[in-house]
Amino acid sequence: MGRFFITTPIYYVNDVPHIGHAYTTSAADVAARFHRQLGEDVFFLTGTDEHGTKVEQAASARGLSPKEHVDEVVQKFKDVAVKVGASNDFFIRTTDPQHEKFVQQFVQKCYDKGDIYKSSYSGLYCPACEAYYIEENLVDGLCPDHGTKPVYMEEDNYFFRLSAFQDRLAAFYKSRPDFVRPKHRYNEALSFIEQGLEDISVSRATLKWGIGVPWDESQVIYVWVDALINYLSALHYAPGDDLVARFWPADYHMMAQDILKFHGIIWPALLMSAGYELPEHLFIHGYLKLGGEKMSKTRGNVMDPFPLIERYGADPFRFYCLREVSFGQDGMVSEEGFKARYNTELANELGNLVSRSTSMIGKYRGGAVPAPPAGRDQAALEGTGSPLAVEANDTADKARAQLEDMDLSGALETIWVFVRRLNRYVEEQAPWKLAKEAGAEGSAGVSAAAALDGTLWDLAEGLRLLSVLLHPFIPQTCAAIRERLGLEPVAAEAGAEGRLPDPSWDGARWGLLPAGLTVVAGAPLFPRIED
Ligand code: ME8
Repeated sequence: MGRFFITTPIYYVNDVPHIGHAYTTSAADVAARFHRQLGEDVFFLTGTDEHGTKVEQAASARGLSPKEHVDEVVQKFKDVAVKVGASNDFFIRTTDPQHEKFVQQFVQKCYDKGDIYKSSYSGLYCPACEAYYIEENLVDGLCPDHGTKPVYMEEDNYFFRLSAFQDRLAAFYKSRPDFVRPKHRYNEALSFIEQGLEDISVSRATLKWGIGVPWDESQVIYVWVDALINYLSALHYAPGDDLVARFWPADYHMMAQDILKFHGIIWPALLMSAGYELPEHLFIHGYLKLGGEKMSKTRGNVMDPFPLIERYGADPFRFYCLREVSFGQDGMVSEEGFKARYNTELANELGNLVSRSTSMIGKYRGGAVPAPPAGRDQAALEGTGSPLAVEANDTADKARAQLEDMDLSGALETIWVFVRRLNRYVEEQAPWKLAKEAGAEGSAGVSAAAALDGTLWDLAEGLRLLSVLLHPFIPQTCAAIRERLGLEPVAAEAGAEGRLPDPSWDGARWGLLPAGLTVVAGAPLFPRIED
C-alpha cells in the first residue's frame, strides 16, 4: 500500500484567518482525499505557528499575554479547517509542549554537529516576515512583501551555518529536478542557492515569546526554525502508530511563494544537519489576489471566507477557488466571481444535471434505476454503443493522472468537461420524446422504452461516476449525490462528524451501477444566488 503525507503551512496567529489560508487547506485536502480514495495510508497535517515577534506584538496590542492571545485565536484557525471540510489527521500548535521539546532536541543535534555558533548581528529586520533584510532587497526602503518599514536590530545571536550547505543543497536540487513544483519555482530556489548562501541567525535575544535555546536559556529559537520543525515533530506525538516510520519524509509540503525560501533552502539544510531525510516535494501554489494585490493580514486587504462558507457551504467555496485559479499560478478572486461561477457551473450545470436526471427516473420509472437493455453495456465498452462509456473512462484516467501530478485545477476541468457532456447527452437523447414514443403500440414503442431505460441508466451511472471523481473537490455534494442515487445512507449524518468517508477510486470506472436502486430527486443541490 502506498502512503502519502501532505502538509499545509502552519499559519500565524497574529491575526484572523483569511481566504488564502482556507485556499491552501482546501487544496491540500483535495490531495489528501484523492490519495485516500486510492487506498493509500494518508496523513494530512495542518496547524498554527504561535511564537515570535508578530504574535507577541499582536497580543500586547490587545492587552493580553501571548498565551491568552494564541489560545483564543487558534480557535479561528481550527474553525477554518472544519469549515472548509478539511479531513486533516492532526492539528499541530507550536505551543504544544511535545513540539517544544522536540524542537529543542532537533536544534541541539545541529549544535552538537557544529552547525550552530554564536555571533553578533546588526541590520534591518521585518517583524512581519520575521526575517532580516539587506538594503538592496528592499523596495523604496520598505519590505517587498509587506510594504512596511523594517526596523534596525543589533544583538548577539546563534547562527546556523547555512553557507556550509550550499554545495550539498545544489547537488540535492540537481538530483531531484521535481523537488520544488511548479518548475519555475524550482528554478527560483536553485538560482537563489547558486547566488550564494549566508549563515542565518537562528535565535533571538530580546524576544521572550519562543522556545528556549537548550544550551542558552537567555535566548529563544528563531520562530521560523521552530515552525519548520513542526512537520516532523507532529509525527512524534500525534495520535497513531509509528507515524515517523510510516510517513517521514513528507510527500508534499504545500504553500504559496512567500515562504518558498524557508522551505526550499533553510528546511532542507536543517534536516541535513540534524540527519533526517528530505521531503519529496514542495508544491508552490499561487496567490489569491483581491483587486490585483496579494491579500495579506499585514496589508489588511483580506477576503473573509467565513461569510461565504456560512451562506453557501464549504463545497462551493472549495470549488470556486480550485476552478477559478489555475493551480500553481496567481489568480484574482472576488465575491462577484464566486457568485457567477456558482450560478453558471454549480447551479446550472451540475445541480441541474442531478435534478433533471433524478426527476426523470422518478417520472418515467417510478424512482427505480432501470437496467440498461441487455448486452448494451458490453457493446458500449467496446465503443459501439453509448459513447459515454469510453468518454467516462477516459475522463477518469485523465483526472487521475492530473490529480497524481497535483494539477488540481486541470483535473477539475477534465471532470467538468464530462459534466457538460452529460448535459448535452440529455438534450441529444431527449428522454421526454422517448417516453412519448414508448407509449406507442408495437416494436417502435418497445425499442423507445429500451432506449429510455438505457438513457436513464446512463445518466444515473454518469452521476455515480461524478460522485467519485468530484469527491476530492466537493465531498459533501458527492455524498448527497450518492445518497439520492440510493447508494449511501444520509450524507448529513456523516457530515456532522466532520469527516466524510472517501469513496474508493475503484469506483471510477464506467458500468458499475446496479439496476433497481431507489432514486430520490430532492431539493436543488445549489439553489441559485439571486442578487
Ligand atoms: O507564513 N493567496 O504563515 P501565514 C494564497 N507561519 N495563499 C495564501 C495567501 C494568498 N493571498 N495568503 C496566505 C506563515 N496564504 C508561517 C508559515 S510553515 C512552517 C510557517 C497561505 O499565516 C499560503 O499557503 O503567513 C501561504 O504560504 C501561507 O498562507 C502563509 O501563512
